[in-house]
Amino acid sequence: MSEDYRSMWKDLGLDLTAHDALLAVLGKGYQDIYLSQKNRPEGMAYFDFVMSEVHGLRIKELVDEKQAGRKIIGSYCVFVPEEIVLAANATLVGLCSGADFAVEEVEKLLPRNTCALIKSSFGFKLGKVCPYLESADMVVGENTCDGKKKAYETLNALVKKLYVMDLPQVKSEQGKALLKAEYNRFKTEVEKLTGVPITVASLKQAIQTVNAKRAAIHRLSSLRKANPSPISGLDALLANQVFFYDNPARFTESVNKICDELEKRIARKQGVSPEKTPRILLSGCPMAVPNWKLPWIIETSGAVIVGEESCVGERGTRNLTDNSGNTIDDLMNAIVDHYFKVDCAIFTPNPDRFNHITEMFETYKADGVIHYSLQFCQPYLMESMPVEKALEEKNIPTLRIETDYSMEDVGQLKTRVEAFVEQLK
Ligand code: BJ8
Repeated sequence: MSEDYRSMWKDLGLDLTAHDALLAVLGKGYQDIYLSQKNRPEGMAYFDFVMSEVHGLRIKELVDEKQAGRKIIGSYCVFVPEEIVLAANATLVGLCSGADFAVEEVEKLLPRNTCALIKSSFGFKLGKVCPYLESADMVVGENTCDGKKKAYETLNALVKKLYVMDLPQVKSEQGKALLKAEYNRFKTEVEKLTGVPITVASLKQAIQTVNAKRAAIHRLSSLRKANPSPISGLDALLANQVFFYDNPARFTESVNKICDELEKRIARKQGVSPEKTPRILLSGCPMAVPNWKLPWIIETSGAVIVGEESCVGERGTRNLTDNSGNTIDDLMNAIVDHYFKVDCAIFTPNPDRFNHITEMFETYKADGVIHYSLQFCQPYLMESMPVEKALEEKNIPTLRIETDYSMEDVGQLKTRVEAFVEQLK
């Protein structure tokens, strides 16, 4: 890492020693899990580069943007509309974290039985190791699960500016009205932060930019219907993870380039693994960088992941936003319509998610579903039981996994996953 980066990190307020330790672990994990894979598409070199520079070049870009007067907004959830942020000439970055850090410090503020994703977000803040969080001019928390909702009350004292967005829990007309009111309130707040009023033209352009990004990642997903799959689940997950960090236009271009390459691979019947490899649909909680544990276990147990029914996956990207409206209100309604379709387990009841899992199982020609919940995540753990039941009624083999970010259960998980994959053969 260049000296420039070190002084940049220092200026952002990072703890350099702790940050060095984090980067060392991240680098080693990436080497062992990603770079050791065989048969990767050449286009993944872009994502390898992004990951090697995830705390370097990308942060430098954000710092440069800030110096040019642009604001950075951090988010923990796909419900925070990037369209509104871009339309006010700001940048949205994902802040969810996928590794344990400063656990002892975290447990002084949060109960031990809090999900690893929330604890990790706090750990990255308390350990001063996340340059995205430290670059953010405003952090958006959303009232989704109880864990996040209550944790934001505590986070409020730790970050410069926390903005809390309320979200509906029921897909009713009242729920939709709440979402619309909250998106309008958010729009006003973002305009206030940036000093840039959102116009019909800027909102249309922003919708187009985000749609292009979603369409590209969706194109990548569609190519995984091929048998043999032209790309590993780990690599596809990485692209889905980078979706939340990268410059949108560059991301879109890079994903489309990989898709061009994958199309050629498919034409040659070139896969990452042989045609008969059992195909897995992964469903459940989102997986933030560097949470690659379960996909790595699955793909080193003789299976290939062909789809992610998750917010770091298809849940947030399967639909595009209509940008044909000609007033701010029309476009805001279209944004509300788009996000109201997101079938997060915080909604009750949540039948769309059940349908989507089955639909994805069929579309991606999967052989089985692995449902992944983080320990202590009530919404997804609760939903995993009826999901399993519904899938089994359709004779879809299902394995329910509950885990966290630690490596302690790797052996035990591997045994269970291997037995499941064996059954699929
Ligand atoms: S729209 S899935 S990104 S809330 S794992 S913190 S649910 S206890 S992440 Fe999510 Fe938005 Fe929903 Fe998607 Fe709570 Fe569960 Fe922890 Fe979770």
